[in-house]
Amino acid sequence: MMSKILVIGAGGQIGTELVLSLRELKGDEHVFAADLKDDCPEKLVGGPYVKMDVLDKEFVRSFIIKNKIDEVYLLAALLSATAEKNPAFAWKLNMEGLFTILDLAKEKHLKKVFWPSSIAVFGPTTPPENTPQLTIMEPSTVYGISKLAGERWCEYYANNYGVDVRSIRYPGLISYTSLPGGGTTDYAVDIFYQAKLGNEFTSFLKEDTTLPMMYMEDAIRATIELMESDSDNIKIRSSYNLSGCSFSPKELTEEIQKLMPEFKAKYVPDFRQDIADTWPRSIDDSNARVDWGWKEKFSTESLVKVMLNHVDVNLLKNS
Ligand code: NAD
Ligand code: AKB
Repeated sequence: MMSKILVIGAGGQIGTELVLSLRELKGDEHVFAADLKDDCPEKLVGGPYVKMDVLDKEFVRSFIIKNKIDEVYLLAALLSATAEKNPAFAWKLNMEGLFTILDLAKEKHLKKVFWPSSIAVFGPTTPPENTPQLTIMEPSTVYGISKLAGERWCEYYANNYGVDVRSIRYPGLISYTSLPGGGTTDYAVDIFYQAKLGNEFTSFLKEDTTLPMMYMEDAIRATIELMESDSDNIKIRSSYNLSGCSFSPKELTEEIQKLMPEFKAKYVPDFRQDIADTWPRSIDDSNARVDWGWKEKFSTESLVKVMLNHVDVNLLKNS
């Protein structure tokens, strides 16, 4: 029988595309989308939707048990920039939902859990080039602290209770289907909208701040490949390093200018610069390559072409 899947935080940047891809693979009726809004986001109306606050533990538990859900993708979180503005709530949201889901898996109500981590687990003392899977991790943001704690708990539940939990340390994700939700890498999405609008772009990061990035199609494929892989292949139960490409605001600007020579950008760093300064510039993802066969498809050059072809400025105007 086909697994029943629940995606919590389905209306966000990753959730929108993940739900669409999972529905294509598993059938619309098998993939439930859940988010805070009363109404189903327009792009997800093709399948079941439920209004759900992941902090409402009793509702989440009864929904999952009553509907015999097999797998949960838990995406609801505050991202790095938003989290710095409300650290106490960020800690609450990013941790409590995870415990609710891990406990359901521990009690055997769930067969598999996906929970995303981030390059934010690394910090200013981490080697920034080709950052290894196992290295110094002293994150200095509340978001990074919550992701590192979450990773530790995932591994703990896997080792002590046999929970099948899988995770990826996503880099900054670039996509056009829905807008990003408050991260430090969001400039690398906004730049395409400003280019299409004919505006000069103001980057909130310095021109030479290189960060690990990935085109969304690669990230969704990685997520599904990880989740579909045989459990024996998953040697890391904290979270896998994953690499796509790396670029700075200036390099991204120059790549856009190859296709739109009139495009201009300026660099006016704000508080997000301090966050970016603590993150790696590139990631060593050899464990993901060996364990479950990961390989990226998109380079900076190819993601720029797709983004410029597909970005719809109406999405920005209607947000
Ligand atoms: P997003 O902000 O775009 O989406 C998060 C979604 O969660 C939103 O639709 C929001 O309404 C929903 N949500 C918030 N609070 C909720 C609650 N209490 N109950 C239910 N839903 C709630 O985020 P995203 O970019 O899609 O990220 C999803 C996950 O992936 C997060 O855990 C994030 O840390 C992680 N991640 C994202 C990136 C990236 O570049 N997008 C990179 C690394 C890790
Ligand atoms: C953010 O910038 O907060 C996210 C991430 C890399 O986790 N995009």
